[in-house]
Amino acid sequence: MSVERWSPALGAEVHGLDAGALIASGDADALAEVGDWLYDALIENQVLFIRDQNLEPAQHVVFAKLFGDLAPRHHSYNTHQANPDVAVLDWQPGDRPDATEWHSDMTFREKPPFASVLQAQIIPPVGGDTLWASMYSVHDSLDPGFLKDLEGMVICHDPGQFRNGAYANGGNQGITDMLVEAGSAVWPIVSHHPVTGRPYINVSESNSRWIMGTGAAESQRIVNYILHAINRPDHQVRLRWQPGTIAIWDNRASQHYAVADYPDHRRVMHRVAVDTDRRFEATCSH
Ligand SMILES: O=C(O)CCC(=O)C(=O)O
Repeated sequence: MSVERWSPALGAEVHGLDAGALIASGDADALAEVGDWLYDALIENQVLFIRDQNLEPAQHVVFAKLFGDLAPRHHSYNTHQANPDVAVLDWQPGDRPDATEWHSDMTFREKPPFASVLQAQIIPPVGGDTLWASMYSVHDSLDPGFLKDLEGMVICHDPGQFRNGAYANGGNQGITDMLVEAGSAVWPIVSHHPVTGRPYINVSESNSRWIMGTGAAESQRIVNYILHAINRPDHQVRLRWQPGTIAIWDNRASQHYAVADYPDHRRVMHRVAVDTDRRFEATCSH
């Protein structure tokens, strides 16, 4: 296997892997070895792309478990009828996809998932790309004086536009119930990746609502300044999907944005979220 870096900021394509064949072979040692190799590549590149995988739901789950234990069920997405660990993101013509904002997954939880493994099922003839941004790169681009101002600041993340679905399904009570179930969590704006130790900016368009101890205007101004940086292509990589393409991302210092430029088409993705970074947790317990 080899990796081909796609952008200086982050992202690499993995060549020479047929995950379905490997899983079908039942060779547990070979699978574990591939898991270790992919993990190192993921830490290095933040997001990996693998073409032509076409994993069945059960294989998708086995593949995702190479990285750690699976995350609890998502509070909003439907799950696959053949396997409840696979979330199905099915956007029909005319729908308003909800991932068209920069975000890391579920940062409103006290323990957001470590990684996600997303596989394209149905892709529009053109469009429906996904972008990732390196929040290390965003951090390193900020003015040292501004970074000093950010030191010690913490920001509250909440479920953002998941309110839309909750309201559509249950009105005011629907939003209240969803907010209670999903929760909210406060993070340092300058966080540190637990494995690499590198600083990154932990502020997202979708979920970062309020810098604690400030007022609305001050909080929003600082958040807007950071969002402007995330929007710069210098920090990004863009994937044009094909059915069967897999993307694996380290959710801790990257964000992603699914472009909703396919109003007349259907787009279906299967996603398995990985809760714990097993290799990192093992180093902590020693
Ligand atoms: O559909 C996509 O490309 C990305 C979906 C997404 O944002 C997610 O799985 O968290």
